[in-house]
Amino acid sequence: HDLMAIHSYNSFEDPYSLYPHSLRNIDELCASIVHCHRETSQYRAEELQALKLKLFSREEIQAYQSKSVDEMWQHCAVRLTDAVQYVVEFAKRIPGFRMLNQNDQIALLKTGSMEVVLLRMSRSFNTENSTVFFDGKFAGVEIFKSLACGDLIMAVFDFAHDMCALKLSEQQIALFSALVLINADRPCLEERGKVQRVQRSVELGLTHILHRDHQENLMPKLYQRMAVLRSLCRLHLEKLGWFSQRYPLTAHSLFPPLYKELFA
Ligand code: CLR
Repeated sequence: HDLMAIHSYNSFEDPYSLYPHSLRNIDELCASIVHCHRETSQYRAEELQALKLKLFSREEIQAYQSKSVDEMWQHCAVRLTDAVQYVVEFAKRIPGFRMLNQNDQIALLKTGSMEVVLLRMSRSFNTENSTVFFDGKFAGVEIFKSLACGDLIMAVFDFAHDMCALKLSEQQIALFSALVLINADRPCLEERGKVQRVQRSVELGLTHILHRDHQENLMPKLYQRMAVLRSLCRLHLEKLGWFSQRYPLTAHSLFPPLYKELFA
């Protein structure tokens, strides 16, 4: 049970994990969430900025395009799962998330982790040439051709493009990610009231930093984007269903356990 393993993971000394269990101080909550985001962001913003010129060559692109459908799916599922692990780690460190019971944590991750990965994609996206950081270099939509789900890829790239247009700061992305995860409307929650209280405090935190940044006008746009994220993840699950039907063996034995546990 991979997800359980991640649950008990609490390795290194982190002053913020010793946070009090009350969420009275919104400033502290924001600082804590920003800290968690920074520590689990997989790639730093400056690091990505510096790599923007690294593009795949014609030959490399052709190599990806000549992979078989199941080979490319497996490859992407592994990359995606890596990214999901960082999001799980992010969630685990948010004080409000840690207060929830384990079943509710898993329920929130099942629906929210992919949404946060796609949200995080905008950090790894170069709008100038519509490329995303994938496998060590920046890649355009064409690299994903052999997945045979062009509509999903186009929608995901469009979303990244639209997110970039909002020019969110790392702090805003951190709070928005936390809000996407801690959502009392998700199915199968046991202690919905408790999730709702945590959600409200994160909402308060996001409102607080948007106010501080004089960008209150972003709030309705962010709620709009949350709806788009939901539809993208529905499409991802649809495609996965299609793939598993066609390639049951790959989906069953070659996909990472965490990917199966969260999405299958
Ligand atoms: C998200 C932000 C992470 C780094 C990262 C790693 C893998 C990327 C992912 C980002 C964005 C979405 C992505 C994924 C690999 C494949 C996937 C490009 C940039 C696309 C959408 C294909 C999905 C295929 C599934 C249907 C298997 O820090």
